[in-house]
Amino acid sequence: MMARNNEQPLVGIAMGSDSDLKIMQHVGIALEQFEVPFEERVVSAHRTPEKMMKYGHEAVQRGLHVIVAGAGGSAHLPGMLASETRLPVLGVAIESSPDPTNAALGSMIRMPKGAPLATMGKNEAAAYNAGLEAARILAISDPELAEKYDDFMRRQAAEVEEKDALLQEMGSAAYLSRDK
Ligand code: RP5
Repeated sequence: MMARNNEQPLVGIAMGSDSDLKIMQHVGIALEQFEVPFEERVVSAHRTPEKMMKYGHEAVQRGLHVIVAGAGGSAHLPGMLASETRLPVLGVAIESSPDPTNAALGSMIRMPKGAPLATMGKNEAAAYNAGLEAARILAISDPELAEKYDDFMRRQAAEVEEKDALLQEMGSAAYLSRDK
């Protein structure tokens, strides 16, 4: 959940622009179901470079455990944050305008040796999965969170089994035209 009052956020969600929030909100949506406290910050590599460096530099002492960073365009934010902290940083590429060259994603998967950036991919599913991945990292040292995450996986698997059983029962034509 969004860290409130004096609550310590464990996941820092940083994005290059408020225009990234439509996609990056899905990081928080994923974390909320496990009640993991997070913060959401606009930190631009190009418009506020000093703020970006400070955010990365102070992340450990501020008590963050994982950073999820999203940016579009030339997308320097995730890589630069990963270069400024030893915390795990998960990158999300935002396609803010049609980008046949995949520049944002490309900038994240071409980090130089010695500067790791875990890159989740592009857009909403990647942002949601980045939230899940942050929860999985935190669950390594938090048994209560680990149990919640195992439960999430069990429920997800059960939903697939229910759908498969219904498909067997109805056949594909009726399945596709059913009221959900
Ligand atoms: C990047 O440029 C941001 O991450 C965003 O994806 C893109 C466009 O930013 P705005 O012009 O919408 O603020 O730095």
